[in-house]
Amino acid sequence: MAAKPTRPSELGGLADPAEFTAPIAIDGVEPETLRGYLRSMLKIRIVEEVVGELVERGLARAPCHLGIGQEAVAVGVSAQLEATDRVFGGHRSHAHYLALGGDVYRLLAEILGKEDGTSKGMGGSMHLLGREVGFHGSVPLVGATIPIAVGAGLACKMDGRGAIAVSYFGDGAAEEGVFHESMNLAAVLQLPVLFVCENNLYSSHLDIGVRQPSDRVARYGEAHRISSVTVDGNDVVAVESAASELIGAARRGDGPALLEAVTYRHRGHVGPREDVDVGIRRSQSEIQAWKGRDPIARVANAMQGHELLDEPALHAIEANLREEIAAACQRAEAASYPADSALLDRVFAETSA
Ligand SMILES: Cc1ncc(C[n+]2csc(CCOP(=O)(O)OP(=O)(O)O)c2C)c(N)n1
Repeated sequence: MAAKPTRPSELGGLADPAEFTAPIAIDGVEPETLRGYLRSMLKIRIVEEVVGELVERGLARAPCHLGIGQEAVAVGVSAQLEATDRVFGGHRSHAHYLALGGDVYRLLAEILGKEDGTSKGMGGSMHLLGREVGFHGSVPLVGATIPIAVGAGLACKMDGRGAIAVSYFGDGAAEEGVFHESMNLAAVLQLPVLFVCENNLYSSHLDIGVRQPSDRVARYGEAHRISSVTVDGNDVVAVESAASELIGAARRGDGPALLEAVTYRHRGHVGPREDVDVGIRRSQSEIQAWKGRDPIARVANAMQGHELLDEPALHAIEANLREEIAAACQRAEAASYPADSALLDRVFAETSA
């Protein structure tokens, strides 16, 4: 087994789980906005815990990549998006769909392969779709939706209505050639595309330090002459404020931008386990240290510090969500599978001439 890399971090404290653990700065943010962030992040967390249980119970048979710990990125970015924007994800996209207002029942039904799922049960966890909320699709091929988002950005520009395209991807996808071609084209054509890299420091089981000469992905945006910002991806307010600036500029016609959000997933690459025993070991102590930078606890602690929330209120929000999500899950478990005869439907799309 290879050793952990010793190269110095160019992300500074953002890559050090012992730093940035204090409650986040919330001065000037409306209490209602903060409650919305907290509720949305908790919803995503609980849904993904439920997905993990469905895998353990043998009911979810599609591979499920959980992003527990990364909730602040999708919630912070989505706070600046409209349903007319066009958002694309990858293999770890439950949060991207839910943060836009995607339906919990339809997500769980999809993961269980049911007819009521977002892709009529044909795709599972990695093929989500929610055009009604602006989510135009996710696929598991790493990097595959990045150029599609650029095409959507071109459509947004030609439409001229101020909509933008968003492409979520991981630090591993930044090693794909298509990422660089996409950034190049978006920069040359000045397309309204926000590239959002969730740099969780791992690709499958490999630490970024052994895969890239620097752990800072924003440098690629700079190379393509794209406005690029690196933020604490476990601080929902910091993510939202960076997204606000970059998205505002893209809507005004200033071209593409890259937002690098440094974060960490508590679970392993795929499935509910923590992966402390594969590849370059993610040690139990590393995982515990990152849990100290939990995006949900940090916003809840900040709100408690400003007397905007107390323990009973927090428990009530959580209990309501658990009840709502458990009911959606029961309904999804009881829902019907698509008919066998539907297997080849939707393989080709009829287009109008
Ligand atoms: C083109 C391609 N190569 C390899 C894989 C196998 N694979 C699936 S996810 C993954 C890691 C991707 O890491 P990253 O982009 O950092 O996203 P993360 O899993 O950390 O969210 C790999 C290598 C794939 N699905 N597609």
